[in-house]
Amino acid sequence: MISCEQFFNILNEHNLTFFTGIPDSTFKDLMKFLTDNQGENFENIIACNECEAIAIAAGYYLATNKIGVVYMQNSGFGKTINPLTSLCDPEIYSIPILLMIGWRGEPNKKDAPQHKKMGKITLPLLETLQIPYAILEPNAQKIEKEFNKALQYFDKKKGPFALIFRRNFFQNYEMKRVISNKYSLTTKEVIHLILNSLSKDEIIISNTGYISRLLFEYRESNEKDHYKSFYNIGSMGCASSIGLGIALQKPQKRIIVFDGDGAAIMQMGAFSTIGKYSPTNFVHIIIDNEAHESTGSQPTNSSIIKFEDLAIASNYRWSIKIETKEQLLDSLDNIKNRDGPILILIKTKLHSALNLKRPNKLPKEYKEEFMKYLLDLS
Ligand SMILES: Cc1ncc(C[n+]2csc(CCOP(=O)(O)OP(=O)(O)O)c2C)c(N)n1
Repeated sequence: MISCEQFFNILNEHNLTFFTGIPDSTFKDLMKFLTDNQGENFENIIACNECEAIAIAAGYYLATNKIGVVYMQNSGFGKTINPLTSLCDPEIYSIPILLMIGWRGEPNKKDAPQHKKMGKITLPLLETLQIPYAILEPNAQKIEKEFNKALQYFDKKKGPFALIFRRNFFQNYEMKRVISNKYSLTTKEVIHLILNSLSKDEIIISNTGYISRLLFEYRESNEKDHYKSFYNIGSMGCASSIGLGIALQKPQKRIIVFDGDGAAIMQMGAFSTIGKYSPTNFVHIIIDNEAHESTGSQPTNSSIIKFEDLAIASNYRWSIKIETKEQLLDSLDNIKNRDGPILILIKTKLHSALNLKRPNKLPKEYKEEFMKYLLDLS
């Protein structure tokens, strides 16, 4: 392993001082280091999705003739294919960018099932895209060598170059400042309060990361009625669209989406489709801790967004912002007789829930049970 500071210094020495991306737990400690040292001769923009991050780094290059660094999980690498091929590629605008890709689902290593496919195809995909890459080892001299290769490539070809990071690359970094917000409800409490006050009959689509894991734990320790949930453990940002697709086909059933703020921001355009098609049975709940808590609590843009206004502007029928348990219970009572689309924005505190269980069957098995339940509904 290498210290975040040592790695950062290598970047700095090569004049790589502009960072943008979406967090991955592979970069959790590096992100903590960047947050602690923000303002010290470098910039770090946490983007709304990886596609945007590539475009921001391209804009940075156009304005400065300097190379931007874009960090991402390999799941998000999938989102970058369009700007990499149609914007940055040496055959198109030829824009050099240093990609830092966290390699989840590396073949023959234990990881969550949603990473399996992308883990297998990450390197072949880079090869197909004709993006040169190096799998980095956490050793300063070797890193230096790979950096030099990347810089030579930037000089010669002016296109993207990728560095691949295995898990446990960076040493643990203890933050000097504590990341927190002013809210008091926890995500776990919110999920329990909602499930305890519903009719037990609603279908729930849940966001990737801790939200699905907390919902899974709730169901596992109560009725074990997992078939009423679609645990969207991959495809970050897609829970509300999966919910829309179901809600339009099953108008007699209430569909509830448990979204995260990072995920809702990642696919913010979904608000407009939900508003346009306006299913009355659709309830969108955003559990908003103003952070990507599942990957180490890096801030999202949500502290400056009024999701409750965004929903109304997108043609939702009703929305409310919640900060306390009493407000939440009132609103759950209130929505019983209201038509959707409804947005409930619940502000929660950062409360890293450690050692959460994960859905323990194959995704396909949960899907089969979920579909059977949906298809059997009258
Ligand atoms: C496309 C994509 N990019 C990045 C990730 C890595 N990732 C997994 S969970 C997560 C954070 C989700 O944040 P939020 O939706 O706010 O939920 P929270 O973790 O705070 O519950 C991220 C960035 C991912 N799974 N997919």
